[in-house]
Amino acid sequence: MTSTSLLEGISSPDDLRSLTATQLENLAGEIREFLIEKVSATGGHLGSNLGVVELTIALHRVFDSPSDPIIFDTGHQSYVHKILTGRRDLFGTLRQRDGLSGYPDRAESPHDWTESSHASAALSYADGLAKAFELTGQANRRVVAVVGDGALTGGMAWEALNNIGDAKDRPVTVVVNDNGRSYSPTVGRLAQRLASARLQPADNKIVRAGRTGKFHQAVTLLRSFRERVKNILMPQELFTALGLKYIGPVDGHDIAALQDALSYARSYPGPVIVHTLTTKGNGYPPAENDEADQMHSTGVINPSTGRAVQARPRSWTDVFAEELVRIGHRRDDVVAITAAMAGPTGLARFAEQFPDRSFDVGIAEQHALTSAAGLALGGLHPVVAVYSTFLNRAFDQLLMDIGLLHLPVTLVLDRSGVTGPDGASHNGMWDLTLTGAVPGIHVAAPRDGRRLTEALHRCLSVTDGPSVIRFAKGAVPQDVPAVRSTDGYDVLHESTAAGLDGLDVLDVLVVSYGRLTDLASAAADELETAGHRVRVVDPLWVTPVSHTLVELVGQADLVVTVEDNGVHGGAGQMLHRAVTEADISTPVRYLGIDQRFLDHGSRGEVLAEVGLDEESVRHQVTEWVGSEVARRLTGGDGPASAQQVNHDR
Ligand SMILES: Cc1ncc(C[n+]2csc(CCOP(=O)(O)OP(=O)(O)O)c2C)c(N)n1
Repeated sequence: MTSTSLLEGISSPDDLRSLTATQLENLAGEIREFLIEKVSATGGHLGSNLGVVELTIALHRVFDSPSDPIIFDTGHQSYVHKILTGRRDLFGTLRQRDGLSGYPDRAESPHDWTESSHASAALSYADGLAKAFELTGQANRRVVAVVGDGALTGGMAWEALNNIGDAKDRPVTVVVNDNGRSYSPTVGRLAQRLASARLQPADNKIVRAGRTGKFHQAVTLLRSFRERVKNILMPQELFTALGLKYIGPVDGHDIAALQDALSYARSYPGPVIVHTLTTKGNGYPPAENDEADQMHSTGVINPSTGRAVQARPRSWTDVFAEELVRIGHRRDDVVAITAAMAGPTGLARFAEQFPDRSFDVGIAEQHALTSAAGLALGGLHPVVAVYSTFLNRAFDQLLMDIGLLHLPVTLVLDRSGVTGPDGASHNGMWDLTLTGAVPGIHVAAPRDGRRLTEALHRCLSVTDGPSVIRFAKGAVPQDVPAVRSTDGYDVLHESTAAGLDGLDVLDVLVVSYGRLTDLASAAADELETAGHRVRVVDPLWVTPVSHTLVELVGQADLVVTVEDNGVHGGAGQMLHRAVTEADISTPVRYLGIDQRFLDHGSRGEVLAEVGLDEESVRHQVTEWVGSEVARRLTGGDGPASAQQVNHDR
């Protein structure tokens, strides 16, 4: 047999059944090599998947997927599942346009039951599926939820457990993949409790040290271990109290032990928790040794070193992180909150300097916001940094716990707009719609690094309600200078030529929100070339809409707004509403993201798909201006209605 022959023979879980214990072990090795080779070429969730190789093999040996649904919480650790369910050959296209999704995807396989990449939801899906199987008389089917110790810090997981454990005769198998990490080490009392289950491995270490004559080391290990678990309830007590049968802890890299535990769980007639202990990045030293996040996810890397192939450019996150540290030195009322993402959101730098003013609350965006509200009630100014898409989780907390109380909490929304390769559930295209609904909120969408730092200062001076800054993923662009500034907006460009007057020459106002200034310039260029007069402005706030901007709209014949948020309730619509309320009838046209779930692809590809690329924008504004001129020439009266970009063309 060649070294890859086992893996090549696996195109469905059935192919696993005839393999011997040794073959299964070898298969695990092949899968690891395969993952390292493929993911280093495309980027993706490497560490998380290397940790679940044996677990996924055992799950597919014991359960009968897809008849028995296996739901992976968050879904970033489903690569091995994809390999075992016939999608191995697609890994060269991972996270690329029309290629393999980085998360479960129902269009890809009947073995995938969910799609969202938002954490802590698997147990609720499993609860619902188990109820459905019970109600429809499918007693032979079993439901499995695989959840990380990180995702278990999310409240939804406990809401579901509360129901799952209460249904004594409704079988659900909850597999806890406990590697002690979210990105960074998992925080909180729960994580400590789970860690206490590492008693067995710790004992082994102690015994090994004793056997090899290292008695002093053995005694020290024993003491430190006892110290750590003192006063901590073991996880079996916790889960048993919730009504679940507890099995574990199981060595999550021992296929035979996993199979035993999972087989017992499958035959058990009620809810079961199988607690497995795994190592994130297992078998790949660059991941195992990566202190920051054990290569939770990675860009393109050299597989032999684990190092990035290209240097990482200075990002929006860097600009924010550095400025917040500067502010932290001057203002001791500023505190920072992360929902388990201190590294990716840049808050780790603040935490290094101000550990007492930094809080990692776990994957718990809802709690993060209301805890921030509490900090604000106590006289502090919290900064909560989350990815834009994860704010969705905490809308009610923003609206009712912060907004209603007019509390000064600043939200920093990283990865807003189209993010691309992580697909529909990672695009930050909803936040303007959500935040814009909150009375009294201030929202800024800075166009470059300098404006990001200015916006952060402005937000931190808002004392009577929430404030928000949104910015994009990746490299921060060169600063885009203003021609002049007013108190409501920066002017980025103004046509200098007087031009001809007449019904067919328009004064067009392009309002550019955030980083899409290149598209606004392209629009301006196209319109100027066609003989129209154009002004491009960048508002300091998306909302509240400044009255100076509304006045400017009143002087224009046509307004075009440019943003990378969904058009529904986005910046364009907010401006349009303010304009309408001021009785101004200038037509407003929106360039934004179509209101739909966007497939994965590069950021550029996805933007082009929704008409936010230069060529489409030039074409679109020409069309809009053309119909406005035609309307004027034919004596059309009344305000033209607002209209969004037509993506079906
Ligand atoms: C609601 C939500 N917030 C944040 C994230 C970002 N995120 C993705 S995976 C992850 C850590 C997950 O840790 P764990 O569940 O233990 O899985 P592991 O990768 O360690 O196996 C986080 C914070 C998310 N996917 N969803």
